[in-house]
Amino acid sequence: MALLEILCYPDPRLHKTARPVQKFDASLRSKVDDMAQTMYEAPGIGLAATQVSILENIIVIDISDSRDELQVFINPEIIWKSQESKSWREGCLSVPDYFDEVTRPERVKVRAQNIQGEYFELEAEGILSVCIQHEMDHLVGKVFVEYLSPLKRARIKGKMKKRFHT
Ligand code: K1U
Ligand code: ZN
Repeated sequence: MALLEILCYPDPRLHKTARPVQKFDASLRSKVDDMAQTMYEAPGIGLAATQVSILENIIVIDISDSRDELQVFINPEIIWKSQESKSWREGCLSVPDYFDEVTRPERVKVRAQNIQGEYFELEAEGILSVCIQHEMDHLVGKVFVEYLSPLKRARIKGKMKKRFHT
């Protein structure tokens, strides 16, 4: 297993779109293992492949307190969203030390494949729903700060550039 470099906003590579996973082989298992290790080490409750420069539709999530309930979503699709929305204070490993409120559908139903390529469906609410939506945004090149006002976004961009790109 290996620790991967997490890209930091506003790195342009965070805005690339991931492509579908087609082969469910040892190379995929190795990527998932590395992503899980990177998420646990960070520490985070989720990680999307684009954050670690892997342009494939892979997400890992662990929202458990015990940190031993890894959930892997390959090629995830949201097949249903609730009408009701909810605001959560979100964080992002690609925007370290910044948290802000984002409003999203309260519940979602996701269809995805597991590491063996088998399809499954899951209805999520609470932090799992938020995390799935946040990670799926990463897979299409969207970072949560894009939900904030242009002024907030500009401030965050300035601070991050100073911290990581000077
Ligand atoms: O995608 C990411 O950058 C991971 C992100 C996921 C997330 C957190 C909160 C709301 C929405 C999405 C994080 O894990 S940020 C770190 C974090 O929230 C956390 C870390 C350790 C323990 C508990 C939370
Ligand atoms: Zn994130």
